[in-house]
Amino acid sequence: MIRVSAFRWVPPFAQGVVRELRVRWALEEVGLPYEELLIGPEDQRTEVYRALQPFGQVPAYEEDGLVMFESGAIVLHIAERSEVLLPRDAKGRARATTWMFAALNSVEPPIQNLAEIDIFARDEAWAKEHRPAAVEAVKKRLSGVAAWLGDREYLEDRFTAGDLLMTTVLRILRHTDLVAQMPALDAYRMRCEARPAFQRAMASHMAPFARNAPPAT
Ligand SMILES: N[C@@H](CCC(=O)N[C@@H](CS)C(=O)NCC(=O)O)C(=O)O
Repeated sequence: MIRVSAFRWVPPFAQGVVRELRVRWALEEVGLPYEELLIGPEDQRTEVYRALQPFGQVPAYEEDGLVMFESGAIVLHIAERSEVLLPRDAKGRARATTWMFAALNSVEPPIQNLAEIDIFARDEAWAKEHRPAAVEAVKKRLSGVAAWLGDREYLEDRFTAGDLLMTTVLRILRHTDLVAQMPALDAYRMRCEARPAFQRAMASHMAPFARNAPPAT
């Protein structure tokens, strides 16, 4: 049975964007059952968990003796099993993987940078000074994606693992209106999120947080 690590609980700012959501979504798209390995901060530093994920992060993925980490690599591994996420023809497949890398390598870094400023350093002087440039860097990448999309429904002629990863990257900006400022891009995000597999993945992602919420103080 496939096993995916996830956090038992995270604060509300992280609920809905922890990167194991990508893996759950991919598994739901291709119809592969899986179980969860729910972990907490006390597990992240253990030798046992570091053998699965060298940085102590989420997600780790186990399948028949295979251990993987890095959400993009895991999604690609799953996508290779089904045409639902990766076209069978060589060109279509290469285009889809191009968008997977674009999402994680060109679009996610400035978005993650802005999220870290806003969530972890909001009151720091350096963050206030740097934020406008960080916003511009995000807008530059979002404009590139929006211009490419134009009137298209998806990044290519059909939904692929590239859209799956791009959507989860755009979601990291949900504490801002940067995606909403580009209506076609926002509509694209919502179109992808409307997929039943996303909805199922999100429900499974959120369930442990509800079960393990700390008592109100
Ligand atoms: N590049 C990694 C990033 C994984 C990552 O940043 N995971 C976060 C949750 S979204 C995490 O585990 N953070 C806790 C930590 O770094 O200690 C991937 O895509 O899998």
